[in-house]
Amino acid sequence: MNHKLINRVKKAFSKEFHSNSLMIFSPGRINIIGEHTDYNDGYVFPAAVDKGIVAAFEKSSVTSSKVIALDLDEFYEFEIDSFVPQREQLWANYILGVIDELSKREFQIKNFNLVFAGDLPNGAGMSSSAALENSVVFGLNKLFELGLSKEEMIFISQKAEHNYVGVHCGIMDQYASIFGLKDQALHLDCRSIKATPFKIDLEDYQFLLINTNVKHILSESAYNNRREVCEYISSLLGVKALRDVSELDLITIKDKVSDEDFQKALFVIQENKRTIEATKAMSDGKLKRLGELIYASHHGLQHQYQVSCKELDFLVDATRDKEYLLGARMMGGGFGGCTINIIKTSEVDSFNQYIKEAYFNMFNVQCSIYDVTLSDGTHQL
Ligand code: GAF
Repeated sequence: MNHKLINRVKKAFSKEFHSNSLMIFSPGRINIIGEHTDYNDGYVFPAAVDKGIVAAFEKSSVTSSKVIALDLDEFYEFEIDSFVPQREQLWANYILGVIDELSKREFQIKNFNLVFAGDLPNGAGMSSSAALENSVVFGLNKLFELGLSKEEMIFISQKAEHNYVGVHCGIMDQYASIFGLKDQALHLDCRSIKATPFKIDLEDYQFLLINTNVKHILSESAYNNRREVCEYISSLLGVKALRDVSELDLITIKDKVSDEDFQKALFVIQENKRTIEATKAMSDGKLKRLGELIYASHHGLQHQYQVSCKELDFLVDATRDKEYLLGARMMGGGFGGCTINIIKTSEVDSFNQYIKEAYFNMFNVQCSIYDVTLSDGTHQL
């Protein structure tokens, strides 16, 4: 837990409002494997981490609400029953979107004050958006005693992202952020929304994230486009989602779709299988196999699904000849953000030095490296 961050939010809140606030922590996530499978009703294998959003709330004593984004040094004021999506302060849409979803469901929300800040790097593919949305729905649920279940909350957060932010995301990020468990990853079935927790024991290995520190433009429209392709192919096959088909089923419509779209659907079917196999490898302690599946996932994301970029590919390729690295792949939606690596703990320091230099020499940009600790989901502090 980042106590500095908590104190910073507390202090800012009491400076602006009152000292008695409701404090919420909502984490970001990693995803071991199972990328772009969630909106295909498939399987994912994420875990909440110890980095996220700290948010402080109180009911407002005036007829307006004020939200302060501490890291941006910006604020936004509005009235609870009259606001519209923002074009300038885009961050406000994550909050307004949640309120909008709550009012669509006829929950009675009054004006409130909120201060938030975080320690998740923006655009790193670690789900700062879901962490923020969840902190808001979780905080408002407590503040106004709405009686929402965690499952209801994640769907509200997801819809906020669809309708106010415009990204037609799946449910993985919101689920992992709210339901995360310390030292465990969640094998989530995105159709039944039921997860099996897996204790993560990487022996003398560990996860390491490397942030490219780039985010290529149009990543959001490319994300929505991938989802549309999957839905189109499902409709051609007469199924609800790609989760329902095998590679053999897909071949039956090969001549009706472009080769590019065929490869995208094939990726989803194969990634789903890899995710199931990965959980088995994890519970059998077959870390080498887990690493192979992670490399295969990247290969598919790069060549079939086409959501990688040169910076991510470089970081993955740079690990291939290192016998102390079991696997590496891009993580999250793609087009930038982080790679996730399984690396021998004793080699972390020397690898960090090597990769920082190699990446800088190649792109003239610094990469950032993070250790992660698997942690509990959204909770009151
Ligand atoms: C983003 C989305 F928000 C998730 O729902 C998921 O689709 C992921 O990209 C790709 O696996 O994080």
